[in-house]
Amino acid sequence: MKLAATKFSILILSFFVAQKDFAQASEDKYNRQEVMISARDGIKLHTVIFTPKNQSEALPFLMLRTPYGVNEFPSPEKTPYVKDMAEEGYIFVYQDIRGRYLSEGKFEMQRFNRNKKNPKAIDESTDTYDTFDWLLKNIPNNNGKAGMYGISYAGWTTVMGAIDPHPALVAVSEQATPSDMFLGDDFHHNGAFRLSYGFEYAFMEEATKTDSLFPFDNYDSYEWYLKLGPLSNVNKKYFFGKLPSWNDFVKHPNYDEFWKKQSTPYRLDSPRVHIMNVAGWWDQEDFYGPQKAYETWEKKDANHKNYIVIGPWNHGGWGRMTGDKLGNINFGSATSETFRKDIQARWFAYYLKGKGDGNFAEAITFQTGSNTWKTYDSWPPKNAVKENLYFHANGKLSFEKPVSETSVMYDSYISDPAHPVPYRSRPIEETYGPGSRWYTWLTEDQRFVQNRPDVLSWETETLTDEVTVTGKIFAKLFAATTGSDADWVVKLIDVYPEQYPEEPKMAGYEFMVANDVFRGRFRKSFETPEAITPNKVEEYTVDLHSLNHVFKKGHKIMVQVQSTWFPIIDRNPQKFVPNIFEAKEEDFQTSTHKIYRSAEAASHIELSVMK
Ligand code: PG9
Repeated sequence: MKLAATKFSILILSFFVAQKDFAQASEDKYNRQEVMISARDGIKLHTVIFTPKNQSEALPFLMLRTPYGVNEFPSPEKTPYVKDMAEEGYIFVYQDIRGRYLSEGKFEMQRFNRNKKNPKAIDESTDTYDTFDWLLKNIPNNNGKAGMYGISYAGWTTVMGAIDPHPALVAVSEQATPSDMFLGDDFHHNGAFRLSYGFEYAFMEEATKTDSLFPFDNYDSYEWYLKLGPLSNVNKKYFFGKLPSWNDFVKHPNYDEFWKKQSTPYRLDSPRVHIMNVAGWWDQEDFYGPQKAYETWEKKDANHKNYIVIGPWNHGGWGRMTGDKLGNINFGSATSETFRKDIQARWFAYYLKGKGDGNFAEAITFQTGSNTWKTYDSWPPKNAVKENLYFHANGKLSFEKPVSETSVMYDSYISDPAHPVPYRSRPIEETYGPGSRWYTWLTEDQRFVQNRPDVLSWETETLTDEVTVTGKIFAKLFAATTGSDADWVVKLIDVYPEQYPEEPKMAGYEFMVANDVFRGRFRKSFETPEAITPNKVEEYTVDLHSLNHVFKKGHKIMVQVQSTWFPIIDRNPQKFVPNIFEAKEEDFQTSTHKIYRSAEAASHIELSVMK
């Protein structure tokens, strides 16, 4: 199959930018060597090592382990992601994880932790340990210290290296690690399956040993996924039971031991090394993960080793771009460059080379709207005040709780799985395909769906004062459906003024600052789904995660609710079936959904407001 681009070429090469000639150039500042390092079970792991050409002092190792192929990584000083650190001087190590690209062995998606009673057992943690052991003994002029870093899958391998660390490993930066693939990261959100991502990623990683794009015959994958019909057609027509991750999706439709054991919190103990967790506010893949990892480690962080940084970035944007803009949104300064130079490089220089004052704030987060960096001594900050924004009649949203009953106490819409709301404007290019707008979809102007009859909106008056939201946000929906299952998608939106002379094309822009989906069957338990009683008003809590954003004077705050978000989320049949992966064509039904806004059933958004 001809590949236009792969996850590797898009994600990794954009960090490691030199695009043309990967052979070592004589002007490179680092020497390159390629070795196969034996893990304890004899499997050999393909590893590329860069050491400075004019090394005058013993240096620490900095390692990145990835499933996306390391052979073409150029010399570190040529790569934006690590350039600042390359100038400082480290021994850079890049490794193909077990079973991927040039490493031997069998790949397993987010391999489970080994059984420690079996001394021969392996996992990503032992592969990391064995690699450091080899490096310390075989690469001369090292200072006996090591760090790890990486984004997403490589963020997760960093976490795996840190949970059972080699004694030389002293500092890590996990960046956008997934933490829970059922609750909040790549494959599901709150039990709702991330269809396009799950399908395309399983194929990309498991169809062959190197990355491969699924050969769609529609450029607009919205069309393709709709024609696919029920999810049972995936194995019937395309995967034939051959992709382990897809089979796991089908086999584990609920939050069972499989997902729990795979989750990062299940695997984490107290922080054993210094950890900097990094997240992006508009990370289209793993926004939940790094925040959950931070939160989990923080509970046991008696020795103050755990830190968090959150910036205005998409997935890995801090490693790749200048960070002054994402999609149409301006942040006023080069936030990614600031991260790489003033945060990431300082962090590793202190812990691995003893340079600098070691003065790092517990939490550094970029506040959007005001476009300023802020530091906090806890995250989320404890001094935010909970305030509720209530839904009212006539599409109004306000901090006043509804009091009197009107004759109609709800707003309603018809949700039709045969005509799902697109999650981004069409054509929806293949996720990692040519020209894909996947990377910025979360910042897209939400006016593209606002007038659909199956998308409801509520909006405040024009704000006369700014509203600063810093910390956790939840949506509390009181909702009913004529069906027996339903998805609830909630979007919190900053609406720009209709007159916006400083940037006229942003006038009226509907900028989504928080969002998520909740699959109704899991309202009582993610382990044991339950059918919804038709027409019964029930309460749904949708975690919208955290935010640090100023809704400015002159703007409005909007909330949109809808029940399809296709094809990033699969279509809920809206009729309860035990396993949606086995739903039949005839199970999919149109339902009428009602969102209540009465005194007793006052749907609202719970904000953390800074006074
Ligand atoms: N979001 C990707 C991923 C990480 C881990 C498991 C599955 C997918 C990534 O960017 O690596």
